[in-house]
Amino acid sequence: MLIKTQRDGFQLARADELTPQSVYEGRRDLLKLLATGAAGMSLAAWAGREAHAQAVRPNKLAPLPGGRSAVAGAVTMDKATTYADASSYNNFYEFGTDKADPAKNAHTLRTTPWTVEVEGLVKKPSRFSLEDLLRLSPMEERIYRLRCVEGWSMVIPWVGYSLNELIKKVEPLGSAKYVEFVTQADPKTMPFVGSRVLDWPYVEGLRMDEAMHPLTLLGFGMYGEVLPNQNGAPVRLVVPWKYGFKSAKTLVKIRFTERQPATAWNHAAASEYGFYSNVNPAVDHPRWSQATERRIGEDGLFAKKRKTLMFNGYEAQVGQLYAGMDLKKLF
Ligand SMILES: Nc1nc2c(c(=O)[nH]1)N[C@H]1C(S)=C(S)[C@@H](COP(=O)(O)O)O[C@H]1N2
Ligand SMILES: [Mo]
Repeated sequence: MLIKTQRDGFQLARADELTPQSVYEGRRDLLKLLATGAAGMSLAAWAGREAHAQAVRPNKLAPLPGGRSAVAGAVTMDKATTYADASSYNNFYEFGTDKADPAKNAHTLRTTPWTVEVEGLVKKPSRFSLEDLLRLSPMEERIYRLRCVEGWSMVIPWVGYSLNELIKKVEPLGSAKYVEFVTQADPKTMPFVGSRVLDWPYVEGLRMDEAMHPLTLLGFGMYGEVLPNQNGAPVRLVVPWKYGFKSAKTLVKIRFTERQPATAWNHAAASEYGFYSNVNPAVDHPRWSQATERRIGEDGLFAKKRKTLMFNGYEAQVGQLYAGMDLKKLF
């Protein structure tokens, strides 16, 4: 099966594969109005943002305000991955399956206007424009490890707020047990939508308590700026204790359901990508070990791999969500 060979192992991007950020002019003023939010932010946090500014940044994106988060576990002390690596080594199959494809191709994505529909088992079904979402709750900076199921990891300073801020606004019914996340699937602007590698749209899901957990982030930016297209602009999910594919990019719909949603990866290969997909060094992928990982930009191809941590190191914060569950069965 196509996916299987493509997802085997991993490859580190070579320096000559790194494409300069040269395609964002059209988005520069997208969220200009937002910069006004900076007033609520401490000077120290603002200055701290600059520490993330990395070497090669030909075209900066619009800044996003965001003080350091006070949510427990939200700011790892691990060294942040460079912006160059985080924005050029991506998984975003709508723009191709090669790690370098999204940075090359995602300039065609149109992010204005943008709306996110919230529907299903809620008292207040709603349509939020991106501007509504940006103003819904104060932005915070969260420095999260992100562990890809393929065996590599990064550390990325995201900007956004807890998804539960949005969930509280729409007032889920008692019958809502799961949340389904539907992402953009526009073949005109996303060249690989329609390819047979996955069913489109890319759909993900969380159990209600996972979606409500304060670490589950609705992300709008990274490194103090709005998201570059290849990282899931204009709005995405970031769930730091789960394999990266749970963190769906380019969200357009959030649906509250009674039944566990069918997700794109479960559908493509149910035996390989479970619904929970909690990072777990003790549960191997059917075709490779999950016990170790390579930190992009730090661990060279011949370096000893680092140990993968249970729940990606967020066990203290999320372990209790899974008390009593057989995580080998419910992988
Ligand atoms: N819509 C969509 N979201 C997606 C993906 C995708 O192909 N399409 N890939 C996932 C995978 S496998 C990973 S590892 C992360 C990568 O996020 P990053 O490129 O911002 O590091 O995005 C996830 N979200
Ligand atoms: Mo991934």
